[in-house]
Amino acid sequence: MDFSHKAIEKKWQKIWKEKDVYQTTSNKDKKAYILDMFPYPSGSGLHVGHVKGYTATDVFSRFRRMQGYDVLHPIGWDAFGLPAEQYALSTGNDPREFTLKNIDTFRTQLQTLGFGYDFNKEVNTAHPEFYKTTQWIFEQLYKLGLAELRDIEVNWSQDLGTVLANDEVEIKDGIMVSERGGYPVVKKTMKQWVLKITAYAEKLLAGLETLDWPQSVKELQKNWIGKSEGVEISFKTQTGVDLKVFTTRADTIYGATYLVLAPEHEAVHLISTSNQLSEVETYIKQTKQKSEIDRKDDSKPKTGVFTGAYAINPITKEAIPVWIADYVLNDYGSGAVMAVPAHDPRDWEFATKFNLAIKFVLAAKDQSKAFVGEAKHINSDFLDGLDRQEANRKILERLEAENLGIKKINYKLRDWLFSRQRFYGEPFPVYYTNDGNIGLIDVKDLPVTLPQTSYIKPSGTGESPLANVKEWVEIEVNGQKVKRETNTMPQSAGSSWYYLAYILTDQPNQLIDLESEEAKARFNKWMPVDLYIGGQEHAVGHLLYARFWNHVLYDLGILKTQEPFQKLYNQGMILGPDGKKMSKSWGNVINPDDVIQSHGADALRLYEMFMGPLDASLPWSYDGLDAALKWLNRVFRLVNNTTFSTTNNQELDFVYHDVVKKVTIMVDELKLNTAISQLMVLMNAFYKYEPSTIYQPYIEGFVKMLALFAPHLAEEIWSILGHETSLVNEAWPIYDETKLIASTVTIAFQVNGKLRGTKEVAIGLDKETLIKLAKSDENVDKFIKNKKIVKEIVIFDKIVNIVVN
Ligand code: ANZ
Repeated sequence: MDFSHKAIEKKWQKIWKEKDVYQTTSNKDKKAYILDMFPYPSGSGLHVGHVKGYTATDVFSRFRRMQGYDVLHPIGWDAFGLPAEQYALSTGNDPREFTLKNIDTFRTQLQTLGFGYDFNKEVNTAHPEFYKTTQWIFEQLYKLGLAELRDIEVNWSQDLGTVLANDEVEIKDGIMVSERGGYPVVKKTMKQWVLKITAYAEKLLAGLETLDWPQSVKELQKNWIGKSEGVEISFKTQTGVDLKVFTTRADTIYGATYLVLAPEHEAVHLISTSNQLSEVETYIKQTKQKSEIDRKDDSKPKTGVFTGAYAINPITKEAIPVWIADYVLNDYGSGAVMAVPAHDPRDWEFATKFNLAIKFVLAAKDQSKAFVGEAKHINSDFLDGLDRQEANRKILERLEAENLGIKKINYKLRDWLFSRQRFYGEPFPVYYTNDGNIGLIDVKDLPVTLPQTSYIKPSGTGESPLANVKEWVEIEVNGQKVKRETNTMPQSAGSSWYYLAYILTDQPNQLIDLESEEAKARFNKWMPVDLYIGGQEHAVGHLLYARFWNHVLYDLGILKTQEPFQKLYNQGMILGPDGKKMSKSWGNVINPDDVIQSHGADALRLYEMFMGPLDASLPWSYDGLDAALKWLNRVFRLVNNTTFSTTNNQELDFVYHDVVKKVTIMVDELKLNTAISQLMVLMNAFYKYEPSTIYQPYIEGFVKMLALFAPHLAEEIWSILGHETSLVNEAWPIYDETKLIASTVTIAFQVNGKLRGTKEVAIGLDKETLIKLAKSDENVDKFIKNKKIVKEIVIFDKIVNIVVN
């Protein structure tokens, strides 16, 4: 008889909920904080891709719980965001109601999958009780000088009335347009909030070394931070304007034949000569149409304009022309470079196009292109004959001695643009006085909640939709009329600290104060996160922002751990049966609800964990899903209507203890597919025996291990075996090393020291028996036949060597 997954799953989900079995305990000496990247509660519900990562953390949480850890395994909602706002815009509904409805759907789905989340700790980033603390953290950042208003070049779409992120903009026919709708986009300078993550660049780099993260993600973060050590050198124009360039190759200064400034560089107008000015102006305008990605793209032809000015190379004293070109970015280094076309491919391309001088200062054999390798210096006066390191040391010494240059470290990392002209995000706890001063809303008046309004369209002026809500914007502080900030925070604000919010809650969205003593004690107990599972797509954005905030909270003395996520694991994707990424447009999306209906949550979970290594991206297979259900039925049949033995006949000792040991190690290392294989091995072993002779504790050990993957069926079997309470908090099975000594060995049969055969035999056979076995081997017999046996050497449990002549 097959088991009824529908009835069993419903029954146990109800019991778990009523008994609150997944409630976080906090009384043991070991803890495990096991975290999922929380979902954005979209209108389309949970995806089988979510199920993979969430099942893996569920398996691991159940494992740690049975091992006697206090386990924190929460879930919540990354609830602010553009889709809800756009839905609201197009339907006239409130994004809040829409989001809450989606959350209910998501929560139900998670429950039907049998996930052991502690729902008491649920949080929602868009809940005022949550974003009260988001605002509080912003206030701390502001007080620390880590948040400031800055004039920023943003992508502005007049037609959409909003600023767009770089990835919402594309280039069509050479101009920037919005990805949605294809409306023209221009660069525009606007006052925006930025968070100075760059101030933490060094700490964020150093912290990476301490983390158990995939090497690929560490590399991505390292490159994103992009530390570059070089020299800032002063070049003076003939009219006396100081132009500072940043270079990592100060040693090539004898080959610097021109300078290039970013078109936006503040000195451009100052130095451009009158007859070059109009060309310069036109070029600057063209640059405004270009995205940063475009400008960094080395496959695009180089463009640029001569300013008419010359600068003096401070070492060679030569006058060299000053150009502007968009391949030099204004916000990196000093926005100006000394061009060394002989040894930099971009400069080479530029110099050949515009007929500028090229001077080799490294001894390159091939002078038909830029030489970027290592070679001795030439044409470089006192640097001649030196290698790169020595030359760099010497030139820096001289530049510093003559006050012409200083050592400089630059980072590719940009400060974090923190303003959005959107309705559905956290309001800033900020106001402006009439004379333009910035004030923070008093902490006791937090949260600053979003107003109830149906008017959430972009204002069209570049201001946030909130600017339309006069009664919300205009307030009084200390008797003075002031105006609130109307931008909102980006979606990544809430996700930068949500993992701390779980620790602060005992009931959904009821957070204790983050700066309270109780909060500190709780953080000390639970932080850092011991295992964080999520997709690789968050490698830089979210994971860098959250690390930044965690470092700041550490510096504020609120946290005792600098780094929030000790171990990170990226689960692979589940592709469609066609091997393509699941997407509505391919029509290859599998809905977990359908699978739960047809095969049950346990089969779905088991299948997803068994399909291959957790970090591999693999296609969905219904055959695999069928096989998972079939195996669960095989398990059920063995135990249903069976009475097992209360005495151990020891027949299964080895395989049982071997499997327990392997599963324990494999789950610990997240090798979940091979752990399941081991459970299958054990099941096959059980099936070799008359069920009534199988030792019941071995069946129970098996059921506990099964519970990680198929918790509903495991509970059902547990109760069939006569237990009255849930197995969620049962102790993990232990293995006995003494049972793991193999009972057989493989003996090598040799003739004159050459291997002629092998045989698996019982351990501890005596000399005579071993020799007899060797001689009865057909192949051995061939080599000793009609020969005189001189000697018979036996190494017990290993080798029998027969010497003949
Ligand atoms: C002279 C030179 C000679 C350079 C040479 C390279 C090779 P990192 O920091 O590793 O990316 N550079 C500096 N500021 C720039 C800017 N704002 N936009 C575009 N390019 C810029 O590399 C620093 C090098 O990139 C600097 O060293 C500079 O070119 C260029 F054989 O200076 B170099």
